[in-house]
Amino acid sequence: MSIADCKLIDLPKITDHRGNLTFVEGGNHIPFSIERVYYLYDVPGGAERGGHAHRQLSQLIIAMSGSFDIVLDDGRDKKRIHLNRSYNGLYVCPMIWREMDNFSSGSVCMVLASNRYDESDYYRDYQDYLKALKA
Ligand code: T46
Repeated sequence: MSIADCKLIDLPKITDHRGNLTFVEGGNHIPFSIERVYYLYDVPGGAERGGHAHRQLSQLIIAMSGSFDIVLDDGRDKKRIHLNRSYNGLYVCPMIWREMDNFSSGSVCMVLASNRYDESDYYRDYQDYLKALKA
C-alpha cells in the first residue's frame, strides 16, 4: 500500500433549491462496507490528531464542516491534503501513517470506517510502523 492508493473521492451531490444532499454507499462509492462512523468536533485551534497507522482498517475521511489538513505518509513519500468540501472524501487504505492539523474553527471531521474500533489494529509508534513496513 502506498499514498498513491489513497484517493480523493468525489461523492454524488444532489443540488436543490432547498439545499444539497450527498450520500455514500459502501462498496459502491467507496471500496469497503461501512461498519462504523465517528466524528471529531470542538477541535481547539492548533490541535493535532492522528499520528498512527492501521493494520487492516480502511477509512473515508470527510470535512463535513470547515476544513483541516491530513498528511499521509507511507514510509517513503508524504502528501498534505486539505479537505474543505462535504462532497469530497479522502479514502485512506491500510498501512498509511496519517496526521491531522490546521483545523478551522467549528470544523467537523466525519470518518466512515470498514471495521469496529479495535486498538490492536493501530500502530501508534512511528518506528514500529516503519519496522512493520520492512518486515
Ligand atoms: C483516524 C483519525 C482520523 C474509541 O473508543 N472508538 C473509536 O471509534 C475511535 C476512533 C476512538 N476511540 C477512542 C480511542 C482513544 O482513547 O477515542 C480516543 C481517541 O482516539 P484517537 O487518539 O485514536 O483519535 P484520533 O483523532 O487521533 O484518530 C482518530 C482515529 O482513531 C483514527 O483511526 O484515522 O481519527
